[in-house]
Amino acid sequence: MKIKQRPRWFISENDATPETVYHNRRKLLKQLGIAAATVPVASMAQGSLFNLFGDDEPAVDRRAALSPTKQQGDLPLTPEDKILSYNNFYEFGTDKTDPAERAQSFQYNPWQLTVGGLVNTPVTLDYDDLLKRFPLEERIYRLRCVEAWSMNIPWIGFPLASLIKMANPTSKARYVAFETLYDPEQMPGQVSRRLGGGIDYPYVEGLRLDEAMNPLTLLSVGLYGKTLAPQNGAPIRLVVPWKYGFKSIKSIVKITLTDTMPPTTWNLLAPQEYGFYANVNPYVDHPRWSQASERFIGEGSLFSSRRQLTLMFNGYEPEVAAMYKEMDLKRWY
Ligand SMILES: Nc1nc2c(c(=O)[nH]1)N[C@H]1C(S)=C(S)[C@@H](COP(=O)(O)O)O[C@H]1N2
Ligand SMILES: [Mo]
Repeated sequence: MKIKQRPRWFISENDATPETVYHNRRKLLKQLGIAAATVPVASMAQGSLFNLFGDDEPAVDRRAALSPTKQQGDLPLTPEDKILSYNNFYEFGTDKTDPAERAQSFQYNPWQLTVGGLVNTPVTLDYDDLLKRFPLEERIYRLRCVEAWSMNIPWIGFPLASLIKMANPTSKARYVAFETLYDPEQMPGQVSRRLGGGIDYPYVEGLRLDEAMNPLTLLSVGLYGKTLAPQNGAPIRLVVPWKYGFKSIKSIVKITLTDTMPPTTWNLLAPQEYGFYANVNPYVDHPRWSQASERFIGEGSLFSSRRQLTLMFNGYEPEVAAMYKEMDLKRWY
């Protein structure tokens, strides 16, 4: 299925950052017959396909090809090498280059993701389920870090709402808590407080139930047509495009429906700087820097990147503003 009309979450931009690698791969996938819309996921033996893509591919990965069901147009994209090499994943160190360097041998198969708490039907999914259970979609989302940089990435995944519905929440459920894998043998930042940025692991995050059920909220299993690389949160991570990047928790093992607001890692670490909501808001500055604008990471050197104004709710205001209409967003930052 091809979407001709731009969905509302589509943000138009003027600067062109054509990602030729991506579109070439698209063509190739099509020629190989993998992009068939009727097949939710082409499950490939790892490593079988991307060798065919030639020199354009980064040397890094064991990622397998995914075949999303929807494809969206022409938002300027952040090149694939940037989303693979400029990351925040403190379990592997606090420098932007640490995750790509230290996470390459991260083992995420086998994997188990559980959904429990205030649900009628607890769910456990293993690695293959994560890739095959739900029809996958591709969505180009802007991800904006609280550190005031942003990227536009073609994510592949499925709405978190589909998984929550499968677990059949009880009427008492009000919030959704998320937890990243705790595995100090694999994650050096969980051993050394210095390396791990002083965080008490496991990394935890949370959403209100209505935020979790919002159709924009994606559980992602891939990007740029392939399964996630370890540094991006393999095998499954959240993408909540109207919130600061830290809400998009990586390498999730546990989802719990609760009746109370769950603790969140950055709020625990520095409550005066990071609230539970963390909605992107150019009018509420971080106590130590402005949130009015951001560096868009596109083609070229990271530090020559263009500054652009930050949009309310990261540009997703029409879809999400109604959820907060009674709230003082300066207080509930
Ligand atoms: N488990 C875990 N998830 C995490 C983080 C982290 O340190 N640990 N960093 C967050 C932050 S601050 C950002 S900006 C995004 C970055 O995602 P990316 O590296 O795929 O762009 O991941 C978020 N998810
Ligand atoms: Mo971030």
